[in-house]
Amino acid sequence: MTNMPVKPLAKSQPAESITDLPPLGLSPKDIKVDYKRHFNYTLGRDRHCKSAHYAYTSLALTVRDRLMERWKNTRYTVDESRCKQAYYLSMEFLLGRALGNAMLNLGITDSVTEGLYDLGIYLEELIEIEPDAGLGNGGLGRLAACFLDSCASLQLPVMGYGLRYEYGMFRQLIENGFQVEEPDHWLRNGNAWELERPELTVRVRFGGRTEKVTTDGGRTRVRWVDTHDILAVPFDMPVPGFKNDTVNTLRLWKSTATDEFDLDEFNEGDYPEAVAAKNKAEQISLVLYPNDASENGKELRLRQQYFLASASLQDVLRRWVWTRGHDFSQFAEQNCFQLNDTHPSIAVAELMRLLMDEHGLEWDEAWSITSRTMAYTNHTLLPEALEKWPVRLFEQLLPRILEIIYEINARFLAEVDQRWPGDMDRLARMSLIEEGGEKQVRMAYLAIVGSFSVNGVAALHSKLLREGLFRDFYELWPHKFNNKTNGITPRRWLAWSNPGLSELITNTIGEGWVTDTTQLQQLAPLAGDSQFQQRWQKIRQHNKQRLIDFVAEETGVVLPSNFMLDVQVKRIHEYKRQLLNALHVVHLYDRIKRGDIENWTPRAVIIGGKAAPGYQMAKKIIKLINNIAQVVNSDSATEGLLRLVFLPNYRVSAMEVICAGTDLSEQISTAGKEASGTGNMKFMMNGALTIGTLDGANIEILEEVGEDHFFLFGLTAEQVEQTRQNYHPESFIEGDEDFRRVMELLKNGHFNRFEPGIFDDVIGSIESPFDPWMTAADFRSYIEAQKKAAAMYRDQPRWVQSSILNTAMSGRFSSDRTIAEYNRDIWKLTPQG
Ligand code: 26Q
Repeated sequence: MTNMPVKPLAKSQPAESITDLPPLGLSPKDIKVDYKRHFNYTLGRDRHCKSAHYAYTSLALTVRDRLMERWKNTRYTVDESRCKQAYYLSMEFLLGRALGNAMLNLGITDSVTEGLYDLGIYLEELIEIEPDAGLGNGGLGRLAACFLDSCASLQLPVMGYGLRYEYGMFRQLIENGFQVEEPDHWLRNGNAWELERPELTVRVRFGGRTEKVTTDGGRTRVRWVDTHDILAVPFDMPVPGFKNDTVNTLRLWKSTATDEFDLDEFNEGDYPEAVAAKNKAEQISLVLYPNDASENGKELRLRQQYFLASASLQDVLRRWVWTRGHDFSQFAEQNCFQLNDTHPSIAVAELMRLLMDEHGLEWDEAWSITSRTMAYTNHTLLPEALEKWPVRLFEQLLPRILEIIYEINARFLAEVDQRWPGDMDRLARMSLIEEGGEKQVRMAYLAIVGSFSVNGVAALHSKLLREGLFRDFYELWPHKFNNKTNGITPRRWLAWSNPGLSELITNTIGEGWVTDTTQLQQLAPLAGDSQFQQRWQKIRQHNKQRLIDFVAEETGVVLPSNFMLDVQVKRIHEYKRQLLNALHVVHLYDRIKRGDIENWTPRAVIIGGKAAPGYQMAKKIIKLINNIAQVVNSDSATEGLLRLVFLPNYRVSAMEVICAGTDLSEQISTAGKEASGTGNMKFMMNGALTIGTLDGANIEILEEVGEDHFFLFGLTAEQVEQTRQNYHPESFIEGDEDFRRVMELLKNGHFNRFEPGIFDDVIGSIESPFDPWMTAADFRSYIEAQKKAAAMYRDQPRWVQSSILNTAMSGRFSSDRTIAEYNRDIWKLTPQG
């Protein structure tokens, strides 16, 4: 069917198996020998080659070799056991760097360090050569990466499916305070971590039309014809578990043109058209979409989504037929697809199509399989962020899929009508098709109807989904709804990013915490121990210096080492309220200028994050932060007291340095808007204290660590909705002298002397009675919480005690716990030891 590029070899009976090899050694000497072999033979370099790139690649290949044998063995184990498998379908996998993680999980970091040292090479230098795999926007993409790590570490048979974007998340530069985007061509220098599998290419169809045909047996079938097909070529990435010899697979699809596609056009004598067609095919996996409302409804995005869903489902079904034949009666018992938000939710309709049109099943059987196989995770509470696609686009691009969605909807609405006879409002509310104006397909509803499980990502988020966004569906199917509070992998986010603290922890309570983070609780009794506090503080101070050096390299701003490091890093979005943070900095600046500096805690406020290229307000907020930084940092009055820096190009590898060196973690979203947050967990695990609202997973963090070790402020989600009814920001401003002065500085152009008016819209948003994020309402309580943080910081033993307790109580936020819950409640897989 597809053009398999691999022709089998004609072979006689072999005397010996080609795959029978002794395992590769892990000693420094073994590593050194292989490193040299790759440098000299695989890469063909000589002693004149001083390029760090080749040194990095030699090491990457050396480490990869050691994954390879474990990777194959994991595959054999799963194939042979015929166990149930799960598939994590996601448009994003924000992996970051692979080398350090692979070494850590193989347990060879020391061996490699030693082997390279003999060759006069520093491991830390090579680590820095690797570009981040930035195949994601933020939390949702990084969560997928943490989940893969936990699945492998728990030896669960889970495969990731995604897209192999040629261009990942854009690189952010700051020019004159403005964000400038640069393309991220991360594959330019090759990618040692991927394995192309052309023999597993599949065909994905677009366009065309459908026709009804009657088969010999007299049954009606639908054929999807005159399609324009595109090939999906898989590239596999190894996902090593922590010291357990398991290596799972992340399969990323690259789009390419079919040969006959070229040929059709070519035969008509139009060579340039043929090449252009090839281009269009290759566009599909070209670039990651930024998380941006202005990108909604773009045809290419829908093509990407269908391409991922179709290629991945075909891949799974092909393996099923290879190993089990055409009997699908056990398919739902043996397979589960976890949908990472609605982005891959078209898989519901695509699985129906494949089962019916390609494998001959009837509707009822196909539906029974599909709706027992799909599970959907929601990641947002913002109604405007719920995905919808114009029906018109479906008609053009995926006519067969639209027919199936209509049929799903008809049967679903009949069920709703059974339960609530004659309730027309409810039917209109719940329909998969939104009427009125341009007809649209509601993807979240398709995902809910087609899934046996629907989950939110923190307790509050799941509750608000049940009560708000998905209320009607909860009433109909309460049993589908559940919560899975997010988590982060302690391997990357403590063991790797914070070797100093990791060593202290391991020396104190043993190594078990790396795979069982509840053991971190054993640190709690030491929180008040002054000797332990001193050791803790010394390591944290060292980590702070690493962060200070990093900030100096990236921005040129040198922060004094006695400053409190107060950090907010995350995507720039109004609901996350970087603006509130900026208001606090202006307030501190104002205090300094007024001479109100008694008992001052010197602090550096570090803000980092990318704004979606089309999100004008977010970009304006970046500019404002940079302008405030310029004024604050160049005023001699702030010397030794206050600094503000905007840290450009926030990314996974930056967070590895940032989370270890941060004192105060800013988690200040408007309550009820941040589904979970995961950066909050990384900071906590590394011993930062949180200043935050009762939002997302902050609530659960507060529950674990207790009010004495968390700076809580702001309205609750409920109060936010109450206050919204009649919200008057000017009363908060006018009634608060500090706030009034801050607004005055902003309005009189203190931070935009030569750029008149540029911040008018930002300032206007704070003063608007319709400000959805209600920044003004939380100003005072935020300032008070910051004061408490500053006061506690001056009492270092007290602060360090809280720091230790934060790490000690962070165990719940391991993605191992999250994945164990997904497995217990949804996937029900057997670990493959
Ligand atoms: C939408 C339309 C067109 C193109 C792209 C998109 C798009 C892309 C990415 C929409 C959303 C995203 C990503 C969302 C995201 O990262 N959400 C975060 O998920 C985390 C993991 O669950 C949560 O912790 C965060 O609270 C949530 O904001």
